[in-house]
Amino acid sequence: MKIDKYKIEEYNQQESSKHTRKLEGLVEEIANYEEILQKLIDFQIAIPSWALGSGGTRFGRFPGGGEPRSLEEKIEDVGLLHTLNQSSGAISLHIPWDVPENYQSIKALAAQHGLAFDAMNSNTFQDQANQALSYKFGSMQHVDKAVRKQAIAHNIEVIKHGVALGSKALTVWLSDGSCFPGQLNFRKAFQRTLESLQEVYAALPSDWKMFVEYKAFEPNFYSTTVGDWGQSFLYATKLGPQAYTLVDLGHHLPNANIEQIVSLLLMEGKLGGFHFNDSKYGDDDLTAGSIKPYQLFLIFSELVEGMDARQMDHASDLGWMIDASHNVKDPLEDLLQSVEAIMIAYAQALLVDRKSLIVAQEENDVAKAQEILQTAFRTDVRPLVAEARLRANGALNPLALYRSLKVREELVKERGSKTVATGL
Ligand code: PSV
Ligand code: MN
Ligand code: MN
Repeated sequence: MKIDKYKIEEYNQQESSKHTRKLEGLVEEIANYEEILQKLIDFQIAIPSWALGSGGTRFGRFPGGGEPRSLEEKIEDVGLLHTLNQSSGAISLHIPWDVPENYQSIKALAAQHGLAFDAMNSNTFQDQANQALSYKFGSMQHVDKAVRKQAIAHNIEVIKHGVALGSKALTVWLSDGSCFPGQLNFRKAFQRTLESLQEVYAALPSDWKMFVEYKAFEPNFYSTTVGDWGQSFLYATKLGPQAYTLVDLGHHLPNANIEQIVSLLLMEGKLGGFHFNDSKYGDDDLTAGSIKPYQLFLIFSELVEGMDARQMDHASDLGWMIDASHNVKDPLEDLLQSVEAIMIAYAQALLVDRKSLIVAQEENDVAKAQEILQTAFRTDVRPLVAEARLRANGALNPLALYRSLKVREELVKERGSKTVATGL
């Protein structure tokens, strides 16, 4: 299915006067209004191919129907999101959940939808049907060199797929670790993982980045070999200038100060990218901004501050991606909500009065500093984000239009009600 441009125009026209009324107040208040608007227009958030279907949990999965059955249909789904919000201009693939066979036609299809290929994700946390050796006791950390070689070869193959598609980054998330004390020699596990990553790093094209994603726990419950930002930073530093740390918001121990982590990684030039999601307890993979919107804002506030300090391009110097799972919501609706929440947090961060904040900090004026941040956070920037979408030919309210056009119903008609998207 495709959404006709004129349907979006028609909808925007209907909503136009309401939108203009809401926007007017904001325009007067924001000094660098046009500059902020352009930043919002430029900002793109990649959609993971595995988030387009119902994820479920180990207790069950409740598919909603009309889910993409192939890589082509996943690209079409991201195309639908991008048509509606003009902020989801890239797709991130996971190998072997996605099997790109005919690169030319896959690339052509993506281009038709205005999509680029974001970071490629490798998978050495599951055993595949045709796989010679098992990852039960790890992949890159494994005591058996042959298993490590298999994991290295897989990552190199993923890079090759990515090169053929025009991607520019590899994300490595390892589930390696241990479930019980004594199971693993931490130092040997680290060294083996580093050596394995070094072999993958050596195969990176010179214009590629490697993202080392960390996660505190799960599926291993005692130790994880890339368990926190410190460990990821150590790997990335030892690997070299093309390696960076990737922050997945759901991968920290409770109450971790993620905004501080982000600030220091940026300071060291080692922050590579993001996996956005939200959580109450752990790696819940819930809709971005659905549980802790203030935290999301504080993270963006540090991102804007740190990127500006290093004169980085907000839109292109870091990898922005969602990593989510949907158990009870329509995945496409959920992704529209995630993108909206990310754009809102970014817009609010752009509103922070940086000069006054520096003064407040230097004068130890704690109350003032808090007021400055919360003034930005409590500003309803939704009309601003909507205006950016309008200028980019997206819909004023993507979710409302998605519903009124009955997109899911159309997808169910096309694909059936008992579809299973590949992925976790
Ligand atoms: C692991 O929890 C993770 O966040 C990694 O990014 C994986 O690639 C993805 O989720 C798999 O769903
Ligand atoms: Mn992730
Ligand atoms: Mn995760």
